[in-house]
Amino acid sequence: MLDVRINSFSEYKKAYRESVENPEAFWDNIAEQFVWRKKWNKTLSYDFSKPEFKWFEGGQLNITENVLDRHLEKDGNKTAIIWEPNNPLEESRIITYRQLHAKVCRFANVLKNNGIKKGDRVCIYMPMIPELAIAMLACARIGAVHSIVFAGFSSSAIASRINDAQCKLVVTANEVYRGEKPINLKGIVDEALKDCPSIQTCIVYRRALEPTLMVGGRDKFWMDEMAKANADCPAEQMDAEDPLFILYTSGSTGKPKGMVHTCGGYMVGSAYTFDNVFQMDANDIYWCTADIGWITGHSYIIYGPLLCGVTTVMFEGIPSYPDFGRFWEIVEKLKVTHFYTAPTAIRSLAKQSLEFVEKHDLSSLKVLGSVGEPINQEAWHWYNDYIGKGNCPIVDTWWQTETGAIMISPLAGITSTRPTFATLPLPGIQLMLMDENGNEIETSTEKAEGRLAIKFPWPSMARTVYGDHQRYKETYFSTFENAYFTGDGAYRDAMGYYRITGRVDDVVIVSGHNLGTAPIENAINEHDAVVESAVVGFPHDIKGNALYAYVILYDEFEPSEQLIKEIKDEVDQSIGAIAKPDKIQFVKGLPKTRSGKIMRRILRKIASGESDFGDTSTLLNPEIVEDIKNNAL
Ligand code: 7RM
Repeated sequence: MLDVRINSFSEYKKAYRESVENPEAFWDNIAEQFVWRKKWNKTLSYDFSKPEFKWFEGGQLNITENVLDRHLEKDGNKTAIIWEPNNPLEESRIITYRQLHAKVCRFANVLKNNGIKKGDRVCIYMPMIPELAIAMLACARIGAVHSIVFAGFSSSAIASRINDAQCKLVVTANEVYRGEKPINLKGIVDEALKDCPSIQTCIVYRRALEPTLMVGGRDKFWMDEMAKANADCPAEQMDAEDPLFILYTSGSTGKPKGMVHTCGGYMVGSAYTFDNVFQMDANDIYWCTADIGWITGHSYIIYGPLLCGVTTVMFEGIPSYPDFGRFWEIVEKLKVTHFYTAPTAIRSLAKQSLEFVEKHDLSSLKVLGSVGEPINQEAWHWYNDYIGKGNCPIVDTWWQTETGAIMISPLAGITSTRPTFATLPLPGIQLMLMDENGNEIETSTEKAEGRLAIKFPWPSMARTVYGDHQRYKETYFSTFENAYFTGDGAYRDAMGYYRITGRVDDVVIVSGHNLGTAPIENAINEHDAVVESAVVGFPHDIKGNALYAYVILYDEFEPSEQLIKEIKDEVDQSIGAIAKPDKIQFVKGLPKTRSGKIMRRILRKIASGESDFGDTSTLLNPEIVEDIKNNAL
């Protein structure tokens, strides 16, 4: 835990004011909380036009000395990671800070023994097991750049990411179970490596006893390599601005962008936000259900919590196995105090019988979190009433892969929460709402809606798109002058509270009118029969584009002409006739990413009658795509 925690609303306001008046002093004070080998000589230099941002220049550090070494003296025997397996009959694992330190050092030597040096890129394609955390921290220990690829992605997705970053080594596991489904990770990697000439070594952790095909000269078992490696590994001294990791984020079009995060700024940002948003006590137990293959897992399963010296839970399984009570069973078993998940998980659990919740003792819970997409009223109240029993503040945290850390969120128990609002920016974060002409909507005492931008740099911001700085510039810094554009729309109330309304790049031009799909979906969702919807455009002879709505109904409702009419009326009333969808298809589900984001790219293709959907392996529910396509209008 840091010594600069905000403890009251007046401290929040004071910190916010100071962060705007003198950002450098504000961040200096936070950065001083960490162990640096050498102090920085310039806090910030930046140029939005290049764009270039440098934080803590001249500072030298190794993030693993902050994640591990600094805790050893006082908290060496404290639990760093509690690992909960997919199969509840298997034993959990408890790893102390000292044990984690030892394993990270040893695996860092494994990497060195296999020719990995500072600056080299290492791909990690692993299930949610402690060895994933060990591998990523081992990279950081020796200054290698980790590029974690979510272990649900296909071989072609791995290959393109490995090739983009020219990784030299890949770490994987042989076989893993997700629910009842076995997944042969090593087989998927083998397929990928047929097209990856830069890879020299593949290290395989034996998660299952299954025989594993090994390629001579290239493939090595984790255990054998660990047995050969030295136990001591001094941390490599890194520049604050040296890259720490690359994480790919899929854009709405084109190939994924490798967002590059740095050692110094990311460390300061992930720890500062974790500490203030979650407000943990030393003996609390924190559980974030994300996968480490996603930025939430990087910042809020590993780096943030471990930098703050708390206990973090890592869960290998899925919410529905062996039944829909699994999350609540784990909360009870581990006495979880802080629970952080995504609205999509909340909604899917809220659909199940309440018995799954009620048979577990959730009284350990103190704080609940939400991330990944806007949380709707129903889901918010279900979470608040049945999981938090009305006693746990819900921190609705808005941020992005690109921001590295939480930007807008309540501070648990310190600032107010409000259903569906991410509320206030963290101190250090200067937001702007922009109108259609690209001007800032400055009136802070009136309600406003616009595109969300950030007008001042912050330490954990991504510094570039790996190998494509031009794309970094175009995507984030070309929409508005001297500001970072988030791609999201937001509403701000008269008190300055923000609610994120959704991506603004999901716009369709219908008969020359710019229509955002998010408000249309909101209107459709107002109908009592509707669980969720997604709206996309498709080519239309007269209008240029027309709207196509995919709608999920509650079980008690049957699709009918009457319903279609009522749904169109909802849109007509809330937005206008121009926004009424031409086509409404009732579906059983929507194609989603693991973090709950609707893959509109696929829905757009279905609506335009195309059938090449590209790689659907990154989806949570790839099977739904065929189903929607077969019933397309
Ligand atoms: C952390 C993460 C980023 C996009 C972002 C938003 C949406 C995330 C919230 C949210 C409303 C939230 N990184 N988003 N959190 N929308 N309320 N609390 O999700 O790079 O994968 O996605 O996710 O659209 O731009 S991400």
